[in-house]
Amino acid sequence: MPRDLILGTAGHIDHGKTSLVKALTGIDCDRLPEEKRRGITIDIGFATLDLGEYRLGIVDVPGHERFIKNMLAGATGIDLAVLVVAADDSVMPQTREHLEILRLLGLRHGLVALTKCDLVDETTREVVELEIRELVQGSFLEHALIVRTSAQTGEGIPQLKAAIAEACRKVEERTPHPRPLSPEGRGEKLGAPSPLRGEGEKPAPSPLRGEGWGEGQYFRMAIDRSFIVQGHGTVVTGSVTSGSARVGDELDWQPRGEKVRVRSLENHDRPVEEVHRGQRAAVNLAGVHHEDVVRGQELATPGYLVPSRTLTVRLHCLADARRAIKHRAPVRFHIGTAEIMGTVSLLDCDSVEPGKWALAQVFLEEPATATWGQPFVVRGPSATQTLGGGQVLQPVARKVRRRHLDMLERIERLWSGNPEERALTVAWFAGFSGFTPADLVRGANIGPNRARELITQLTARGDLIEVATGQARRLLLHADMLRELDDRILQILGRLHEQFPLMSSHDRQKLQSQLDYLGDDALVHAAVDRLLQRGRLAGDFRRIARADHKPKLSGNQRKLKDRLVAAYQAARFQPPDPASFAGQAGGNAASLADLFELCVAEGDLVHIAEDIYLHADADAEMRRLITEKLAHGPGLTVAEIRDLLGTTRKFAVPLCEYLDRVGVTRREGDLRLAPAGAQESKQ
Ligand SMILES: Nc1nc2c(ncn2[C@@H]2O[C@H](COP(=O)(O)OP(=O)(O)O)[C@@H](O)[C@H]2O)c(=O)[nH]1
Ligand SMILES: [Mg+2]
Repeated sequence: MPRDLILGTAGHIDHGKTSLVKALTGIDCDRLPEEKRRGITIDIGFATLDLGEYRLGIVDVPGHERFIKNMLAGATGIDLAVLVVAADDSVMPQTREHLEILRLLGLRHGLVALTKCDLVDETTREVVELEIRELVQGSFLEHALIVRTSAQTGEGIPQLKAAIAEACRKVEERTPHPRPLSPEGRGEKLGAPSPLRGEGEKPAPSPLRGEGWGEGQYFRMAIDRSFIVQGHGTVVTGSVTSGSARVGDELDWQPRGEKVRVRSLENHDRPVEEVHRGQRAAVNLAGVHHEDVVRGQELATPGYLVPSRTLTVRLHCLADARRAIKHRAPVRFHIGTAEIMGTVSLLDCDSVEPGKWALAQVFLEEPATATWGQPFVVRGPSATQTLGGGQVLQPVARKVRRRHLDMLERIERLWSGNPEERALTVAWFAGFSGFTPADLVRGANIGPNRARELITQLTARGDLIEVATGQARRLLLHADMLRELDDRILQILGRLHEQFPLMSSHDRQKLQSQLDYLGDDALVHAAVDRLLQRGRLAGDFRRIARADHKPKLSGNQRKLKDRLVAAYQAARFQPPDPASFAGQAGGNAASLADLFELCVAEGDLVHIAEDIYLHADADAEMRRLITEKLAHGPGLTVAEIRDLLGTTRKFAVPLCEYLDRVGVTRREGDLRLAPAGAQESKQ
């Protein structure tokens, strides 16, 4: 089986890229009428090259500086590049710019074609070769072959094919799991750069690396074209950067978030059942209007990509950029095949000087879909210059406060070579909302199977916690979240206990309302239940207290409470007015209210209505009396209940309403009846 790879051209306009592709493949990539008329490449074109061992999809890009955005769309997802330099023109502005872009995109393999050799003599060839060597110094093309060619005479074309095959051999087979980005290999210490750790200490950028991103089994293809095929409908094309898709598969169409079905597939103009990484693919989509599909959108395994307008990134400023990238700079953000306007927020400095990098967030006008480590390029808002680029650290981010040291340290951990550390950091950032295995795949670049394994391991170790938040609903959280929630619950209860020293416990609802918490209520319940189980809280499903809390009653208060309870017991259904105890409470109305609440909490009194309490015995007696009466007779009027209890009209109405509320009675017109469907009381 030949291996599939994607090769892209690069280089200044008119240097012979399109002619070279034609000499290699026989295919003319300039397919647009305007391209034919003007004799220049405007948009990306495609060809295929069979080298026996390798089957190459070729993306031919435009060299004109005005069409860099098209070049970027074409260069995304390529495995190797041929940098084209015309022997009669040598290194020109877009030779440099394209090379920089390929570096920013993390490309690692390729070669150089010295074209139009038929136009120059040997000395010129040698001079231009020297200039090329100087240009590629320190880049992935530093040791690449320079092949002398001519599309005119056919010189060097067989040698170029051989050189391409050689470069293909060097393209490492991408493993399902990314190679760890070891801290040593990083080439720089990702410490919080200046001004946090001293001016001038900002490390030099490493050889930019975008490799390893988007690997794994999930299918992903950034759309670079869409058109209608008569009788088939909408067809989209792109370079498959990970996974595979089959005819009949359902895919996410992002950032629209809609599901689409693969009706048929083509690779190299042939119908196929499956397309995979390294292939150019044409996907015929069912039920999609062709006008709704635009370059920049993506097709992916359902649930993998999540669109976001905010991304956290490592942002590098090009070494030979004319100026620094400033905080709040407007940019054109190029990711995948998308180009989106946005603003840069530098998290740890005010500007990134040429050749330096910083942690940043990008705020976009339209949502983008990205994955951890994915390379991107930023250009000036007027699209006349490439400013820099970098790698995505958080494809779906929340806004981070600038210069927040703790946050910066967390974000740095996302660049760790240790997948476990990245996974835990993703979990931490997910906060109380929790995360899914797909979040680890996207946000930590961990393969789907490994993500599940890792979750099991980390849960067993107690670093992650799984909480049941309802029937069949489980939430995965970083253990810190639950610890924090526990602390906050205990803290709030502590505060309540301090505020109401007489109260033995508090309503769970009250706790919930004081908890400055924006998550699932079920999570708080689960946390409270766990704290109850562990004995750190005392209470039940309704009221809770800290296990170490003792209501603080003074001797006098204790005596008052006893007197008060005794008075209510004696008064039965004609309870006293709470205010009548005010004198004995030393005129402290607040503490009297607390005392009543304490009596209710401890089960001595029952709260009937504003300022009306019954002794618990009277309450039980009342329920028994009414239930019995209703079981053996017709409905009762308020007056009859009043007489039955031997009370006055003042209490009879609130008592009846209380009985309705607790379900001992049910009101129908002027009558109180036994509750529907039950002769026995619910309470
Ligand atoms: N003499 C000569 N002319 C060439 C060669 N390759 C391309 N050209 C010419 O250079 C011009 C630009 O070529 P093209 O392939 O469109 O360049 P691109 O803009 O890099 O794609 C065209 O007029 C070609 O005919 C070559 O090897 N020798
Ligand atoms: Mg061209």
